[in-house]
Amino acid sequence: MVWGSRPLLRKYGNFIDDLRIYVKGGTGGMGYPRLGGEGGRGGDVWLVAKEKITLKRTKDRFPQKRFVAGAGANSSVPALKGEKGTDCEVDVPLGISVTSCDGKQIGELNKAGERILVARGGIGGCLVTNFLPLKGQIQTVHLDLKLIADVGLVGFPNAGKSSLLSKISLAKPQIADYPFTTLKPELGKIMYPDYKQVSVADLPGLIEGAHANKGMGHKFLKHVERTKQLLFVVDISGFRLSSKTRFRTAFETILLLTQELELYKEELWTKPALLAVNKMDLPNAQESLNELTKQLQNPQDSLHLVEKELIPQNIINFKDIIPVSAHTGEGIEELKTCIRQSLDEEAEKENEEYQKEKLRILQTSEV
Ligand SMILES: Nc1nc2c(ncn2[C@@H]2O[C@H](COP(=O)(O)OP(=O)(O)OP(=O)(O)O)[C@@H](O)[C@H]2O)c(=O)[nH]1
Ligand SMILES: [Mg+2]
Repeated sequence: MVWGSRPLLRKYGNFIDDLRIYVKGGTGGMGYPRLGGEGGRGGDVWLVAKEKITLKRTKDRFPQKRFVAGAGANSSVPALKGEKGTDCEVDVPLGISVTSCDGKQIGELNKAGERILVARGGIGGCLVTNFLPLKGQIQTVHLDLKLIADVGLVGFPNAGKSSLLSKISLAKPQIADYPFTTLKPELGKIMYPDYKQVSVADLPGLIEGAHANKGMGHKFLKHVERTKQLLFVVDISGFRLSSKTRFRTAFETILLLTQELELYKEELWTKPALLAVNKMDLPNAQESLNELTKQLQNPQDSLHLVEKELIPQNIINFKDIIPVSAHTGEGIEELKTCIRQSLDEEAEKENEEYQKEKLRILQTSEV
């Protein structure tokens, strides 16, 4: 299908995944030279990770994006040691990495309750400062949100990523027959009968040249950096963005997706990956699937048939290939099972490695 008039000009949505804020530690309190009294220390500014918070909320509540901690109390006769200024706590969502304005990494906040000190308060006036207070630390910090999910959906626009998410989870993402329906990452949760929950991030579709900022997928690739696994979703009937672009087969879309991941960051394509081949209800889907399976099993036999520019440096070895139809429900249960199995297997592997490492440390410390 060719996509002529695309409502691409819709608003980008109200999702924010980065924010710059100004932080200032409180000034210290005045000392009391005559009595040797020390002023209180200025308050500190902390970033605190909280669940169910968005960067958008932080921005809306503090449009000035300035966070200043309280000043320390002056030393006085009734209180020679001045009290510390009040700390300022900035609530931020989980998955934030914090960098200074010159690009230095300050830290990461991935679990609820984790906190990072971003501006220390100045010390109060005392003997060494000649009883004069010091100013608090001032800086502009950059908050960069990367979603934390177990599985990240990767696919071309219109492959049916959102449709699949709505089938496997309780999420209700927007679904439509034009590309770039999904404009911002969305999280869904798959619930398993044993109450285990798996989070899945639905991302805007990638297109050829995404790494060079084509389309909007690239901006969102950072969100798959922290997912444990990838779920590629391809349309078995292939993809064509517009009458001006080439038609790509399902196999070609997989090559292109791999290439986009490689070009964005090497590590991305090495994540464990599953492949959901969607729209199996379409006519001739079975023949196309047979062909695709052959191509994926022996990619070297098929690569000479595709344009050179499409060939990635590495061919992803999918842990499972699951034919599905978000429309008829075919393969949906199997897909859920495969996602679960794959995550459990990787967790098991990690655990084994952790145990081995622990044993190794024990053995070397005994020597
Ligand atoms: N025939 C058929 N159509 C499907 C199937 N799954 C999704 N579609 C249709 O494909 C179109 C795109 O579906 P979406 O779920 O919005 O696709 P997406 O990958 O999220 O697209 P973007 O958000 O634009 O990247 C919609 O018209 C869906 O109804 C399927 O299994 N079979
Ligand atoms: Mg979508």
